Amino acid sequence: MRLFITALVCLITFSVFGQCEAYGLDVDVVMEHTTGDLAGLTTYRLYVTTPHTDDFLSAVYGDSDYQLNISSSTSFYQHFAGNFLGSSMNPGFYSSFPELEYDSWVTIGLDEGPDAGEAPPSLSPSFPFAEFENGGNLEINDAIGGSWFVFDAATTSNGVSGADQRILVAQLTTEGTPFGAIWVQMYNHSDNTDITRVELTFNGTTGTDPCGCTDMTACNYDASATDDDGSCIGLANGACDCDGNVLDECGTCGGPGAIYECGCADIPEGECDCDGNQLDALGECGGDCAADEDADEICDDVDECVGAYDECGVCNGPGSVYECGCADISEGDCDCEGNVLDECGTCGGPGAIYECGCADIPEGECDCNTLYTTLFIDCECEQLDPATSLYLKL
Ligand SMILES: [Ca+2]
Ligand SMILES: [Ca+2]
Repeated sequence: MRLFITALVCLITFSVFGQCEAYGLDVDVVMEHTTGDLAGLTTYRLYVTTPHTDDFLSAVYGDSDYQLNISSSTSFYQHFAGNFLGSSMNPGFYSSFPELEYDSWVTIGLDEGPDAGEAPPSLSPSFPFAEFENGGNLEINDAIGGSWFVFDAATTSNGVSGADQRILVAQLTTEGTPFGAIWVQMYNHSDNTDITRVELTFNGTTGTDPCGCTDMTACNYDASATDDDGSCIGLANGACDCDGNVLDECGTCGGPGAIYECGCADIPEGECDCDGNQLDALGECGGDCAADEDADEICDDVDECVGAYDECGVCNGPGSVYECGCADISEGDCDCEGNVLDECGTCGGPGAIYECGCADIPEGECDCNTLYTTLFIDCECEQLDPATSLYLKL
């Protein structure tokens, strides 16, 4: 009983939330031909998909405002015994003409003549099928327009979607890629007062699938979907992304945790530890030295000499550029050795220690009194009479 209820709940959930109220277009590959005349060609069938089992395709159409084209990048295969409408095909001839089965045509739900309760589509007046039947594209984009259509859902079961919720609209055989766009007029639930008209496009095997998850935050968001079908899947319990990852201790979704130098991060650029400190001028992390311009590893605010001592020991001095190298001659000295002038005027001299004070008796003289000697004293230092000696001497 419980199982049954569970199944019922699932069924209700599906029918309530799993519904997409939009029409689409399927492209099926019917046959990839590898042999015979059709080798290399592929046969496709196009189906309008419907949201309900009782929707009714009443017309496929185009005009200058609602342009229809069923095109191929090459050309369409058209059998000489084929037809424009699938409802005009006769399978009785397929055994005689195997390729006839793959003729290209359009239809509403029929790939052969109608049975009881079915009706073939009608063509609007002057329908332009000739180019298509000659292998070209089917293009309806003029003011006159054109359509293939059926009237009454009650008598045209081939226009009703049925259990598979789709209705055949074309068979196309081509070597190239089929592509295009058709406009369809649908009676929702076969109600001819509740009409939906919509453009359906296709390119190769990609048709129009308007149904999907339209919630951009969901894990299965479908950007091409225009109609939410209730399929959206959110994050798993506790997960932080659609891959099931969780937040690590650093708050990173799917992150490796606190494995970095500072736990959740490395030391920031420009800092030297995890506390926000920086290297000071001496290279000490968190130190307070602002400058060490002379790079002597003594912080300049306590550095007795910011710069260099010269040979005289002077900080940033000019060097030994003075009379005595690092200094001029001291006041009162007469040389760099600390000597002074003696009483004889000799720098560093011994003073008046000679016979005549500052000198000995000159050579050739006999005493220190030179003038007197010359004039009044002979060489024996005898005192002469100054009144006569001059003459005597001369
Ligand atoms: Ca045909
Ligand atoms: Ca310094």
